[in-house]
Amino acid sequence: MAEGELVRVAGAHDALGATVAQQAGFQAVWASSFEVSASRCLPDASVLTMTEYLAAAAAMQKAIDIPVVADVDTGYGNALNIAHMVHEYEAAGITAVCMEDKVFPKVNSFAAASHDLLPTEEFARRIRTAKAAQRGEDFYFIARTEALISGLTVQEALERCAAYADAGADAVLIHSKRRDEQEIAEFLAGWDGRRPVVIVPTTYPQLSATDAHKHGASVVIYANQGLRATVQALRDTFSAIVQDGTSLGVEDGIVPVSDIFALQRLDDWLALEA
Ligand code: SPV
Ligand code: MG
Repeated sequence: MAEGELVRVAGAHDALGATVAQQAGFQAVWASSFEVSASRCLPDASVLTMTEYLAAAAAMQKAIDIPVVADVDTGYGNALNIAHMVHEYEAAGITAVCMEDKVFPKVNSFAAASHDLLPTEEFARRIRTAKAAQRGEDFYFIARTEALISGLTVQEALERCAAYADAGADAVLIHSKRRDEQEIAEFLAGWDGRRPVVIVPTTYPQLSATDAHKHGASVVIYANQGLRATVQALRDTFSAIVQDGTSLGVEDGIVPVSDIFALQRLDDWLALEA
């Protein structure tokens, strides 16, 4: 980002997905609350606890050499919880956290539910708390506004993000659930560039990373495509095995066991014994 390059980030929920994302060429991994909760068939609704999300993010960060950007929802409570969250994530070696301006408990941005926001000044106070809690230089805090998700205007989203940047956020994330990229483009055109902008083009996949960068985005997160691909692959494979009465028909479409050994770095582990 410092060199003005676009950073592409893939969502994951475990070390395996994070490793595959790194191998595919992503520059960072998003420890998605949607994915982590879905991996346990639970809703992305502040049901899991901070320690559970942290364990998932830490397992990913431990397995890969690129940064993990941990989705920490609303920060798991009030200012005390947020300070504790920063201490714990930083101590676990997580590179970055992203906290959103919704009220706890939150629900996933695409859920047909109300998305109530904290007052701007209250969230700004929480950002100041988070940045004051950070011990090292390198821990990175992304402030996410759900203004557009909750039905506010682009202007209100811009004002919120400006306040969050002034409170010390290292970057801002603007989320949208529209099927076109219009309000994201409008946001980027109106942003004064005082901090990098992160976007999540889940509902507007037609916006390419290159075009997003031209509009002014610094980071693009592909938040859940890996999870959705996994479910599709599991469904196809399992149903074929059940229908065919053999796994022969799926063998050509699945990786060999040796690929899994490589992901487990089995040779490195066996070398320890030698
Ligand atoms: C996530 O991946 O958990 C996110 C992005 O926060 S979204 O699901 O679009 O809210
Ligand atoms: Mg999330």
